[in-house]
Amino acid sequence: MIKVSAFRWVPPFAQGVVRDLRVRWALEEAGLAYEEMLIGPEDQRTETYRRLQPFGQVPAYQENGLEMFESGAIVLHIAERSEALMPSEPEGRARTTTWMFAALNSVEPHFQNLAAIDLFYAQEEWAKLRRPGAVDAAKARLAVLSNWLDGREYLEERFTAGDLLMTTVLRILRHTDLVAQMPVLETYRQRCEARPAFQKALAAQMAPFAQNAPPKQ
Ligand SMILES: N[C@@H](CCC(=O)N[C@@H](CS)C(=O)NCC(=O)O)C(=O)O
Repeated sequence: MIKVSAFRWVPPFAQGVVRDLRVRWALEEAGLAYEEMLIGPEDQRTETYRRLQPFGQVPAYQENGLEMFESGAIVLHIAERSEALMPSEPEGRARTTTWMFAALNSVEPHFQNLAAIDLFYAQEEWAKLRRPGAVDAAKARLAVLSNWLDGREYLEERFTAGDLLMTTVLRILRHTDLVAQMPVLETYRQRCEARPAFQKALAAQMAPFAQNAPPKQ
């Protein structure tokens, strides 16, 4: 049975964007059953967990003796076996991996940078100075994506793992209205998130957070 590590609980700002969501979503699209391995801060530094995920993060992935980390690599591994996530012909496969890398390499760092400024450092003087530049960088990437997606339903002719990753990357900006300001992107995000596999994956990530919420002070 496939196992995916996930946090038992995270604060509300992170709920629904923790990166195991990508793996859960890919597994749902592929129709592969899995078990979650819930961890907490106390597990992240243990030798046992670091053997699975050297940085102590989630997700880690186990399948019949195979151990993997990095959500992008895991989604690629799943997509390679599933027509639902990646076409079978070589050009379609190459275009899918192109968009997967674009999501993680050309887009995500800009959005993550803005999210870190807003969610972790908002009160710091340097963050206040840096924020306008970070917003501009995020908007520039959004503009390119919006242009590409104008008149298309997905990044390529059909839904692929590229759309799966890009949607989770767009979600990183959910604390802002930057995506909502761009109707093409907002509609694209909603189209991808309406997929039953996404809804199942999101519900599965959220369920333990409700069960393990710390008592209110
Ligand atoms: N590049 C990694 C990033 C993983 C990552 O940032 N995981 C976060 C949750 S979304 C985490 O475990 N954070 C806790 C920590 O870094 O201690 C991947 O995509 O798998």
